[in-house]
Amino acid sequence: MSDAAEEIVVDALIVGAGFAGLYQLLCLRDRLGLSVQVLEAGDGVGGTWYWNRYPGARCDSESHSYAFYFSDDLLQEWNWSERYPAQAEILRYLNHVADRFDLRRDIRCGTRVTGADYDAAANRWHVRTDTGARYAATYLVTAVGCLSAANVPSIPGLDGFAGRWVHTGQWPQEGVDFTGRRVGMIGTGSTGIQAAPAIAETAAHLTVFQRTANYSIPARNAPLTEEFKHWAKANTAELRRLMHSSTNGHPFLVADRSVHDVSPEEREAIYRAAWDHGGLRFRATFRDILTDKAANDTAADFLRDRIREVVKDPGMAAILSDIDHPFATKRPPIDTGYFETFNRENVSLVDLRATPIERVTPAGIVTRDGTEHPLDIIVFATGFDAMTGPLLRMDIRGRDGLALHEAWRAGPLTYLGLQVAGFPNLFTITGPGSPSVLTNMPVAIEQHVEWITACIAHLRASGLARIEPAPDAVDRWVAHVNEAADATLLPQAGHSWYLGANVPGKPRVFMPYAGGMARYRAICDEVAARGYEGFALS
Ligand code: N01
Repeated sequence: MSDAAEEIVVDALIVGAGFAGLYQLLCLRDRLGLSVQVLEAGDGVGGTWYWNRYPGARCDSESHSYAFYFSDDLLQEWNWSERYPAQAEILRYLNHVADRFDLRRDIRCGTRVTGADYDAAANRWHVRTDTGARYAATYLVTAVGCLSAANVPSIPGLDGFAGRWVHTGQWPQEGVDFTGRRVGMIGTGSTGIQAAPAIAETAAHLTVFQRTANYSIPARNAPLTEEFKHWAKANTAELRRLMHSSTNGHPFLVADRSVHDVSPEEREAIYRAAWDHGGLRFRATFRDILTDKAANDTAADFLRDRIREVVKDPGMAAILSDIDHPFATKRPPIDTGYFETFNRENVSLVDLRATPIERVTPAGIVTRDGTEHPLDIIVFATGFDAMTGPLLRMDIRGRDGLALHEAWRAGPLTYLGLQVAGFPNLFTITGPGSPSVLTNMPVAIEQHVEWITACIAHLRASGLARIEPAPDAVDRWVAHVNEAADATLLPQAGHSWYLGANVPGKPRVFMPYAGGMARYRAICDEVAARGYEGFALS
């Protein structure tokens, strides 16, 4: 029987088998008893951790918090080995989750969703895939991640490159051997900052092409001690409570003191301690780092000084520390030996602000000053068409054939980041307008999945067929998302992917909700408690 022969009908269709898709499957199938099918483009589960296999790939959230918290048994039985889990370990974890909860039987891998149309008369979504398999479902849940649509810049001549090029977010399963190779890496965001030290270890030469200099905090990764592992397992309830009450879903709170409350010496000591501790807590040292430019400047200056301290070549140190945006207004990377990498003999740095890339030749990359940088491999660590990209790359059409890319022509419009007006029963896990990428993702994902599950349970218990947001609720929410962003310094990084500014032609709209995870959770709970206020249920 050919895949295209007949439409498979299920209650719920989920797109993606990463953290979000796996948990959504479990909730809808095992808790609500629905028939569910997950479609996954990759040949295995894992989502972002399936695709991002580049050397050095590791999570910036600490392992004891980067996990599902819905099952205490799962928390007790799984053992993380390091402070920050590496890609392979997270992938093992997600495969374990898939097996432990018997999820695989309802996941179809190697199947990319290409389109979905809402049939109002039947109240069904008709879903098309690249294998020809077709599905129909009452509920369509996207669990496609925020950072899954790779952004490969169009550089003249790339097609004629005689070597090999790869994007970090589509890393070949078999890996890439850099031994003896001259490697050029474009991009110095979180990914490039993780990859550069690892690539430099094996490559003959690494040339880093930097367009925008970036801050980075040392991760200070290390194996977890038995004592810490024991502590984390003994304190899951408290950790869950903390992650649910923090603004960012991490198991720590932002300090309730202002930069201006302390003397310069005390401030330096606080920054120094956070630097020595390593990781994302640095930005939680003061409450006003993300809201007051003068406060932010003190953190930014401290971090620039550290770069100049580490990097021995003064010319390189100047290029690396010439950062044009306030600290943490772009997602702050954390690293393992990034700046130290520039002290290696086999690493060079090209400042693309001074000499932009002009073209790729068969032999390498030519910059505007006429220099040809000879290369065997080009690594694009150039990020993603974030948040909207994964949704818009599917052809989703709602009521009366309204295309999502038309509805979002001027930028994403959602209610709570969960639903789109005119697209009944379409739920977008960690969609634009939700805290998502500004948080520890598994916490944001669990909250969305549980809200969606409760919502669908409510519809069914009430004999209701569909839910979609009222347009005025969408307008109010979008205005609130903008207000929340404008209350911070976040929009001041004019070229960040939070604003869509990294993709030519993309509308410049601040996409994630910056009002904090705890506040967002309270809003979602209240909306549900008020009978799904702002939604039309019928
Ligand atoms: O992508 P990015 P990323 N020519 O968009 C440059 C998450 N993450 O993959 O800043 C030259 O941040 C671009 O330059 P500029 C995390 O949320 C998590 O690094 O636009 N350069 C920038 O330097 C993160 O924020 C983890 O001027 C070009 C870089 O490429 C998100 O993923 C690990 C260019 C892109 O940086 C994305 O990070 C890694 C061009 N045409 C990532 N186009 C963990 O937690 C782009 N650039 C483990």
